[in-house]
Amino acid sequence: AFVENLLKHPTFLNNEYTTKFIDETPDLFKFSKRRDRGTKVLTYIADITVNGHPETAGRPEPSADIKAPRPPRLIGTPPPGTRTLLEDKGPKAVADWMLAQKQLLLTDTTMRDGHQSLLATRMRSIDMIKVAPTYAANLPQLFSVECWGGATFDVAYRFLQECPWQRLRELRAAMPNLLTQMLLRASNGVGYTNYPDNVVQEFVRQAAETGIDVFRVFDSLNWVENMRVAMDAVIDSGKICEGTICYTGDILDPDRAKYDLKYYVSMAKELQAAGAHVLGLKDMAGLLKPAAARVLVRALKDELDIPVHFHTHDTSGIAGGTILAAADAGVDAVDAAMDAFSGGTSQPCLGSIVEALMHTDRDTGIDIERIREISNYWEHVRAQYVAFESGLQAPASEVYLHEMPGGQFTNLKAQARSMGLEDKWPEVARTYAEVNQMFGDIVKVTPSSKVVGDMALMMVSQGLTRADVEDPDRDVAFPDSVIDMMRGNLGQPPGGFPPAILLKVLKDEKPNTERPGAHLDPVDLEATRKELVDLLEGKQVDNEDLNGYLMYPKVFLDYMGRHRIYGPVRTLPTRTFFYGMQPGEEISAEIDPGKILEIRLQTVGETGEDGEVKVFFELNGQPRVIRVPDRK
Ligand code: BTN
Ligand code: 3PY
Ligand code: ZN
Repeated sequence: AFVENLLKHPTFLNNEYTTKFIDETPDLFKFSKRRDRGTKVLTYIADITVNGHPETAGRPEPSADIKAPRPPRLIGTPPPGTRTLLEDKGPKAVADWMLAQKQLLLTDTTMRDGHQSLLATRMRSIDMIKVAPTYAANLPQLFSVECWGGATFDVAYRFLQECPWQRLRELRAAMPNLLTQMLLRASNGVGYTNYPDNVVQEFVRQAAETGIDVFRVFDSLNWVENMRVAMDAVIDSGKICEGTICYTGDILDPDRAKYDLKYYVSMAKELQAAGAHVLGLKDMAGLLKPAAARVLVRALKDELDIPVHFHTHDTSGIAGGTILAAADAGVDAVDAAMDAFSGGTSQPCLGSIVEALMHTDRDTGIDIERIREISNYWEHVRAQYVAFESGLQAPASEVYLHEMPGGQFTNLKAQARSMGLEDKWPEVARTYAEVNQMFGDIVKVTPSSKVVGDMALMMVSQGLTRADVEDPDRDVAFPDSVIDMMRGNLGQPPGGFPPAILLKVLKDEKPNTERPGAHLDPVDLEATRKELVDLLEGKQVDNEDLNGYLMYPKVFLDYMGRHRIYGPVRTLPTRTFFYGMQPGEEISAEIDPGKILEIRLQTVGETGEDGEVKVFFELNGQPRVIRVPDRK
């Protein structure tokens, strides 16, 4: 009865229960702690079957007859790959090897930016881990597999009820010959705000230990000063530091002179001097046009001694052309997504790049048949996530107006919809561009892009124009994120923020123009671990959990609270996770290596007087009845 009470508890229903709630109701917890993991997983399935998953309610559903995705067969054992070189000879040797290659090197982004940009980051670990051995065996020519960081870290805890570290550990083990790659927001870690230096250092140390080889490090205002702590931590870990420029504006447009060729070349040199093994060129919105790419890549190649790795998004539909121009100009490596996860706000199509370069001097050497097989797997995976599709049907040249990053575009659109601003989207897009100018024309990428988005939505919903906001006689209630950025808590853009907007937002308050981390006290890691052990009632806290808590205290505790009730749900089939089961259906889930739950849903009973439903299962052949509240 305790668990049923817990499930009905209002704080729980709100998804707001945390260990505080648990501290106040210790009996519930002892009880849920004692339940075996099979019962916990059945409780999850019963709850979703009866009440639905909150995230898929009212969204399109996958068709009933789609089959569980099956990974393609392995063509042999994993041959040596780029990771082998890193392990044997270190990061500098990998960079030198890149420079010596004639073929265009490829990073596959499907497991990170691909689904972050197309499916709101909702891809579950199991769908990645199942195909990882195929990558290792069939695609050893890949430069790297981007599979971690960015938004995937908090979304795993927050929405997928799984541990991001375990994802990384298992991917690493399944692809021992390939470089794993992550996106790191420098001092913002994988979060939305600056963390104390020692938190960033500890996070990098752990990510390297658990399995990251290539760290793409960027700053959301392109402030190299604010990237050094993270870059140094990567270099100290012995892994590959990809110091990264975020591209904005248009180097060929004389009206956008702030971000001209000179600006990018000088930033690239700063990053090289700061110790970057590779220069990342991150075009998060897909603004770099083919002709500009030719000029920029050529200049970077001329001026630098380190390889250049280009990342873009296909929002405009023209990114494939930009990749080819960059390849022509001598770029060393580019990012692409497997066909089924490419195009639109995601990366350009990997298979088509391989085809386009075949029989040229930049021939990638990748077997296109292997790409097709893997993409076919991804197509089946994607079909399970229709609830998270954005509905973007066609390329959008509008991206050159608003300059929204691929990962933000569909998110902001959904946010606008939820605020009732759906038919005002063109106005949101235009306002986003105006806010950018009002803030002094800044780089827009997580988290600075979120600040611009917050401001634009606020203005459109309140019917405010830029002139209204700038009017010194008008009182404007700025979003917290805007105040925070103007205070200097995300660092400084080139040339600083315009004095007029600083004055308007901060009034008499003086902004901090130094590196934010310089003003943050180090966190006492062992004291924090103790605090977490107490919050979790004596549970052991390893370094991965500690790092999860340091990045996202509340998100992590909420995840742990749900984990106590639902147990290990990460290996449930994706359809079961989001939609529950049908009577008569059988599934299996390997909750530990070799420990398999065979689950059959018999029937769902009627809702009783007490508002509860009995759900009848067979678990490994034994009948089990689970009671869950009917919340419908
Ligand atoms: C989230 O959306 O916060 C994570 C999804 C898990 C929420 C669980 S699923 C079963 C139960 N029913 C709800 O409405 N919430 C919880
Ligand atoms: C992220 O920070 O998550 C991004 O993808 C930025 O482009
Ligand atoms: Zn991206």
